[in-house]
Amino acid sequence: MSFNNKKLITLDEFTIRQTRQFPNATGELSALLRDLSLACKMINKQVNKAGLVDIIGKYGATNIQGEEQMKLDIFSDEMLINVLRNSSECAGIASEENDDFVAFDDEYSVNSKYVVLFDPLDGSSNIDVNAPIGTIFSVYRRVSPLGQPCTLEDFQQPGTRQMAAGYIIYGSSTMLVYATKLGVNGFTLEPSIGEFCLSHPEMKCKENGKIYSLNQGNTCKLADSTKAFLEYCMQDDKENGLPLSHRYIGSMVADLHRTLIKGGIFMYPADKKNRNGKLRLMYECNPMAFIVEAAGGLASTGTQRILEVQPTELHQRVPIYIGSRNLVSKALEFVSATSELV
Ligand code: AHM
Ligand code: MG
Repeated sequence: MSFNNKKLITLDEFTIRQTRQFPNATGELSALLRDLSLACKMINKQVNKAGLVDIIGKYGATNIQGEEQMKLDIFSDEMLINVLRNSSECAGIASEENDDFVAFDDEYSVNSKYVVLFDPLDGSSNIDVNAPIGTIFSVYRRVSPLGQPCTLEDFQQPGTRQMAAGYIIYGSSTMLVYATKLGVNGFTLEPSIGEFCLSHPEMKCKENGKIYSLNQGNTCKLADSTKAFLEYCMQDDKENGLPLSHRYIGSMVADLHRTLIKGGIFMYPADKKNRNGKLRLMYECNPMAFIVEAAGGLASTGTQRILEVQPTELHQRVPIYIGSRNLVSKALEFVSATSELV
């Protein structure tokens, strides 16, 4: 397809080309990504209407036709579940919005190889202020036998076993970034044709960065070792590229997208109140760690590589330090003694 004489590579075309590199590949993962992107285009459409609350009524309220307006995070969750239920490539899902996983039990789904975990609308508290929000997803190959509904152990696999992970950012433009072991690529939604087109090929996370990102209002609750790292970031030391700038949107997808593109470190550390931090291992930290590592960066809990954490519950939380390799390594020099936390 060409547009203004420039060759456009759509997400579909790109994944099909990638699949051709593997003679035994079946194209099932490409089909799954297409289904995920379809759900996210529908979510994008609803998210774009969020500013029209005075005209169409606030989400969660009843609109002028007497219909209930579904809250955007619930809408996004249902949209992803419905699309993936109808996909012949997905055996089941687990979502940040639901207590338990859902095993699809129709004849196609029980024979599907993959399960998908997702945070349907991350950073949803930012909807009211028109700041970027996103969807995060993670794909695993199931370990239970085909022909039967998938089981909990298909979902509770360490992040190293992800086959693909990605996010969609609903921002000034809508972008889908996804990673496989082959690398990380970014696609921007071209609204006039409704297709995600390759815009950021082979994304790499810079080794160094000039930005640190966390909710600095939590500083009083942090361990002394984490506070010492923040002091380091704020030092007046030009020769070593310090002080760093501070940026925090409060929407993990947006903060991580900036970190991936510009370099830097994003953190949600453990603190006195939240001893495991705030962010969820399966829906937020693992997929982001997979993407950032595939782009050359690092992701750690402070004491362990995120991707090697053995999950014990679907909704478990972990502290996270993620981003540019050298900055994360520097943070770990300070914070690895988490035992002295609080
Ligand atoms: P959510 O999944 O309920 O939206 O919460 C996760 C969000 C992340 O996007 C963001 O990094 C973090 O919560 C912000 O938390 P805080 O407001 O404590 O800084
Ligand atoms: Mg979230």
